[in-house]
Parts: sequence; structure tokens; C-alpha cells
Amino acid sequence: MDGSKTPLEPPPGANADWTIDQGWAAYSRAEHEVWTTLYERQVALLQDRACTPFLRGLEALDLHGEGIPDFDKINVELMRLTGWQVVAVPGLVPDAVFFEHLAHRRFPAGRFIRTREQLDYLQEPDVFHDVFGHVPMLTDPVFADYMAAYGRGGMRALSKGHLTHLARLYWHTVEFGLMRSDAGLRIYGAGIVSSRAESVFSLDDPSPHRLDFDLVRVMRTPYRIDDFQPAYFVIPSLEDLLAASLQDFAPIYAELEGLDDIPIGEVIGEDGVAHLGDQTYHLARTSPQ
Ligand code: HBI
Ligand code: FE
Repeated sequence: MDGSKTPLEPPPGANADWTIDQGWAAYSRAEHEVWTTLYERQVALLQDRACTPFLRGLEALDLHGEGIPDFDKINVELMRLTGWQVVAVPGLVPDAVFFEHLAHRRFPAGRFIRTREQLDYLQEPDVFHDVFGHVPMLTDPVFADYMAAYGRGGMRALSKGHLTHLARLYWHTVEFGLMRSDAGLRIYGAGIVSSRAESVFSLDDPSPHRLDFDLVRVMRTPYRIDDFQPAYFVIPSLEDLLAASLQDFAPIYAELEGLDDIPIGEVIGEDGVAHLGDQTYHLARTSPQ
């Protein structure tokens, strides 16, 4: 999500760090039912698609289908497991605020939930995208360390003008990342696991490329915010992702200075290619010139 368009002042009623009370008791039955509908659709589909840490996280936090979770309740176990907690925010927060929360192991989750008409897609992260999509992975100690390291890196990147590169890293991992497993490719990206259609497209469709994760490659690659990704990046393990984030980014940024972006959907010579897509999905949607 792009936090650069949010105003710098928190909205009325929000704290200085943009957090608000979740006010769990105020959710209506209809809102709880939207969560249950989304949850039941997704959890069945994800049994052999989501990675094991994600499925274990759903169990550990007891994120079952009985309505919108109470953050105070899931935070007890989440804190015990990895020191993370979920904090409610009104919606997108400025990048600097977002990274500061991540660096302190606080995941900002939208309080609102989409309407029944928006079941399949919405632009802004709601509580289903954030809590069902992002939070289960935060029960995994390695991924939890990655997200905190990412927050620290984001704060540094802001000061050095490398936000675009860091946003791409987030997008191609935290939002749309795939990983290898003994049973084949598995999903860990929140944007995918919270989307019924993309949970299928990302793994099964012949259209998208599936490329080996490489930090510089990912930072050179723009992403789609309005449609499926034309390429997904595959990590060998969460340990590899964490190791990549713990290195000094200064030489990475220096290397990027001399390199152009790689147009979305393109494959270059150095790419490790797990699957070379035929791009039929995106070619069929290219607006006629
Ligand atoms: N705010 N609430 C919220 N959720 C996000 O995912 C988010 C954000 N602000 C900024 C932001 N994401 C992006 O700039 C980062 O993904 C890079
Ligand atoms: Fe997200």
C-alpha cells in the first residue's frame, strides 16, 4: 500500500502514532459475518497453498471463523510467541509512522472491514487483509524478525530517499511472496492469502513468471497495485529472506544507482526462473493502444 499520499496529521480521535481503539464491542453482526464469510472461503482454499508457518499461525492465534478477532485477545499469544502485537489504525498511515510501528513490533491493522459488495477486492487494507493476511506469519520467529528488520530498514531508507526500493521489497515479499517447500511452491504473502482468486493464480496459472528472489532484482522491479502480479518472487526459506534484510543496504543502494528498473513482466538473463510465464493474463488485459 502506498502511504505517501496520507496526510501527516492523524485524523481526529486517533493518537499521535495514528493508533485508535479497536472498539471490538462496536462491530455489528453484519461486520462479523463478512469476516466469517471471507475466512471460511479462504481457509479451505489455503490448506495446500499457504506455507506451513501461515497455517500454524492461524491455529496458534485461534483465528477461526467466529467473526472479527479481538486484538487484545490475539495479542496475548502473539506477544508470547514473538513479541509482536496488532494495533488498530483508521487506514493507511504515513510511511514514517508505518515503519516506526514495524520497527517496534507493532503491526498497524485497519479497524474497518469491507462490505459484502467488496468481498473480492478493495484497495485499502481492511481488518481481513491485515489480520487474516499479515498477522499469522508474525507468529513465526524468523518472519517476525524480518518484519522488525524491515521496519528499521524502512526508517533508514526514508532518510536516504530509497523508499521506492524498500516498498518494492515489501510488496514482492510481505504482500506477494512465494516460498519453496518439500511439497512445491507455497504462499506467504498477505496480499495473496487474503485474496481468493490470487491464491489460485499465483500458484497454478501458467501466465505469471515465478522467479528466484534476489534483493537487487526485487528492488528494480515495480509492482501492480490494481491487478494480479505478472511475476512472483520465490524465496528458498524465511531464513534466507531474513539474512537478505540483515545485510548492509548501502552497497545495495550504490549498485542500484547504476541499474534501470526492470519492466514488469520481463525476465532478464541473470534471473533464476522457477517458471517462465506466458503472460497471457496480462496480455489479454493490455488496453488497446
Ligand atoms: N499503512 N495501515 C497501513 N498499512 C500498510 O500496509 C501501509 C501503510 N502505510 C505505508 C505502507 N503500507 C507502504 O508505504 C509500505 O508498504 C512501504
Ligand atoms: Fe498488506
